[in-house]
Amino acid sequence: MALLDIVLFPDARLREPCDPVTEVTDQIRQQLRDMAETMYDAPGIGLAAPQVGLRSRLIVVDVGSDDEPESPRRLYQLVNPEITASEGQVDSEEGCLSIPTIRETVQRFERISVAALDEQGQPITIDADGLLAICLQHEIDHLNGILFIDYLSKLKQQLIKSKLKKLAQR
Ligand code: K1U
Ligand code: ZN
Repeated sequence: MALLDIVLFPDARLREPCDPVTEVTDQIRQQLRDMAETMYDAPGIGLAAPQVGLRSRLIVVDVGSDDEPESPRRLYQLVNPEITASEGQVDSEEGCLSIPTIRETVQRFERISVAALDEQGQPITIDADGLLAICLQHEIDHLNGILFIDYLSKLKQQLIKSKLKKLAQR
């Protein structure tokens, strides 16, 4: 297992659309395990391949919470995830491991269905709502080079860029 370096905004690798995986090999399974380890270490509730410099359509998600012992931890390691259905709209306050210190509210679908392959290469369908639905949308966006701040006004995006620039100069 290995901890991977997290790519930070405005790195151009976060803007590259990722390539579909043609076969779920041992190498892909290792990449998924390393991504999960990196997500738990951060800590985060999701992570997408471009955030660790990989160009394949891979995400990991675990929205289980230590604060809520009732909530079971479930790690999803997904290959080629796609939203196949969506319903409703919700406001979602989000952060991103690639854009530290920034939290903003964006609009997301309330409920989604996602089709993907699991780490064994088996087809899986996830019907999600709540935080799982939001996190899946955030991670699938990463695979298409989309960041949550893209949904904000141009003015807000400018303010975020200058805040991050100042932080980087410190
Ligand atoms: O993809 C990422 O950058 C990970 C990101 C996912 C996400 C967060 C919030 C809404 C949608 C998607 C994070 O995990 S940021 C860290 C975070 O939210 C968190 C960390 C520890 C405990 C609980 C939440
Ligand atoms: Zn993110």
